[in-house]
Amino acid sequence: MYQLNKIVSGMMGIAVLSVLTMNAYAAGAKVSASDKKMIASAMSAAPAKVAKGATIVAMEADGKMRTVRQGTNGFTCMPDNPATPGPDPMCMDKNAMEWVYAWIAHTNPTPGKVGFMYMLSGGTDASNTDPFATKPDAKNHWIKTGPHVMIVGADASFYDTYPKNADPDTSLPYVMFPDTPYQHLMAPVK
Ligand SMILES: [Cu+2]
Repeated sequence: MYQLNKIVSGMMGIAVLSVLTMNAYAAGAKVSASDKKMIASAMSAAPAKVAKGATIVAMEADGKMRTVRQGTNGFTCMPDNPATPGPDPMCMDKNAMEWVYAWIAHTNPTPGKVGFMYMLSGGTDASNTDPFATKPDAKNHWIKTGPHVMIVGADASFYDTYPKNADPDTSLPYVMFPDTPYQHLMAPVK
């Protein structure tokens, strides 16, 4: 998954940088250097054609999403979260985006709204069991996952058929945040 609870502090520096860069480039009305970097990072999460048509969003310091680039194909991509040790950009369909918003807001995702996400640059998470962990503790370490896709919002019976370990083998499909409202399938693709 993606450390969204950490992103607020992590993105603060980038948000400040964006404002500075935007002022500097205001005259030319060009895409700022930091936005270009975020777009490239976000697009690396999905196959090229999906990424090309996707909307790119970035989380601002206040937790609100800013649309960096409007897309056309129903997918939304987010850049790497600089607060985690590894790259973890992601691209998701509409249902998965709603699921992510529910997670950010600590509300329950709508049952049965199955969503799909790409994380082809891999991901890093502080815990496989706590959806709101911001850093590893004695029981949990950073979970690093290679290129993978994710299925969110499926019925519990779907996740019951996959491993639910605190320390999963990330080379095989496994459940992240098992038996919580935010459980989802992590399926490696390489
Ligand atoms: Cu993931």
